Amino acid sequence: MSIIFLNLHLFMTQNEDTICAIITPPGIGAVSVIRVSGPKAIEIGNKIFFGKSKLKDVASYTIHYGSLEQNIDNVLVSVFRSPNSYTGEDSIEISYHGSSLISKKILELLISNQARLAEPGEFTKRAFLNGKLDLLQAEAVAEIIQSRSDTALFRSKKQLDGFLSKKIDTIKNYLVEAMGLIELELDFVEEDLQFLDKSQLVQKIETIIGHIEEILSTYKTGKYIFDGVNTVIVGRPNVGKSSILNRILKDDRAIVSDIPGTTRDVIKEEIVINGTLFRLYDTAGLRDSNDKIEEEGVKRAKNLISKADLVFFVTDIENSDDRLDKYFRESLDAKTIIKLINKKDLLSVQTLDVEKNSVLVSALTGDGFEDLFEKFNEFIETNKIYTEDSSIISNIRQFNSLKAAVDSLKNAINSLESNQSGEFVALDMRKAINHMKELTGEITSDDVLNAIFSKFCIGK
Ligand SMILES: Nc1nc2c(ncn2[C@@H]2O[C@H](COP(=O)(O)OP(=O)(O)O)[C@@H](O)[C@H]2O)c(=O)[nH]1
Ligand SMILES: [Mg+2]
Repeated sequence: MSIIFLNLHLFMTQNEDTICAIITPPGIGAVSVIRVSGPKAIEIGNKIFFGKSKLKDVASYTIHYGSLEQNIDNVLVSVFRSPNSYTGEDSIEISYHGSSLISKKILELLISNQARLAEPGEFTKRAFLNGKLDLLQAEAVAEIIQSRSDTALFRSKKQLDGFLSKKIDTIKNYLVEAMGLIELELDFVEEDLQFLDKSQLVQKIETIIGHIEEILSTYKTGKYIFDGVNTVIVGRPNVGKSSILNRILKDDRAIVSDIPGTTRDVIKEEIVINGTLFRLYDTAGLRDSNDKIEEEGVKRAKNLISKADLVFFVTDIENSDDRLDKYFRESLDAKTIIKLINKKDLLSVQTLDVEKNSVLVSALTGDGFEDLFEKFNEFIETNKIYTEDSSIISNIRQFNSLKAAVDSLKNAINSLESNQSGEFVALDMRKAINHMKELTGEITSDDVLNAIFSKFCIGK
């Protein structure tokens, strides 16, 4: 694995290919746009475009009307000169009548003039390599495109604006400062950390660990925001699970019947409540069954419970004391469990004792569903999905780098406390700094970059 130490000037002057791709959705539309980026972008544009002025002579940030070679279409060409473009390179953007045939012809024309098709994420990768974005911001670009809820969009925009990057930089600067103290010590003393106040240094490092752990603790929230909240509806057959799903969705999604064991496969739907994405799973009723297919359904239901963040355990008024731990013996500690007692409409006198975290509902009449939706809101609040704190990590790569930094810092403290040579302390501190640099992409490897940018779509 080769390590790239970013040297911005090196990349800016490197002789890269000139790349091109459609940057609007594929297919037919009023207008489509093709971007060309790289050292030859303007030269190629100059060759294939015929308008009032030659593209090679025009200023950056100007738009030009004209036609393309072979009279393919009448187009508008925007010109961006390095470094003031998305990629940081010379770029042009050609907008034309959005037809797949024209798209194909223009791309062919560009390729026959020495451009090549961009790989997925290659424009953004170049923006990163040219220092227009750091790695956290590049990841935010992908997240913005994939956002399916307001909260996800809001968060990824914050990350693109550099909120997380700034926080990481501040922590990294603390580390560099502490490292400076240790290095100073090493310069003067051969064996031991002598004149440096060791306990003060330990305290400094502990404070830094605290800051990093604070960010680490946002990982779960980040997962809720970007991947959605896994929500399963479970319970005995015929208590009304599918009816509840349908009413939550305000749609006849799942088949409802009075025959127990109707739902055998898992039914999966998504719903955005108060800006937060919930992934809902309706499952087969929990019971012992001789039916092979139903048995498999129950197995899947249990599997989903183990992965769930939020569990709606459904019973009906006749079995209101039913308990989830009767069916599912594994730990439920990390989950929010809400008991829904359904078929409230069948209750003649409303005297049923409702325990804490239980909601009495009727999927038939819709009674109690306001309280049920309130439970979704409580989940959003308890898990601070709406917190104003703008630095939230959103993926495992970010989590792992921060975790590795904490581990190195803890090792540094151990070395300090067991009076080991300053070299050891310095080594661990350096590792921690490097992990922070990995996070923002100051240090990175081809493998990491490929893993990140290959997830982008072509044209991004
Ligand atoms: N009276 C009444 N019947 C309901 C209610 N919810 C569901 N049912 C009925 O209970 C039966 C089972 O419902 P279903 O949603 O298929 O339950 P599931 O097996 O848990 O998915 C069906 O006949 C539904 O019409 C309710 O709130 N009140
Ligand atoms: Mg069902």
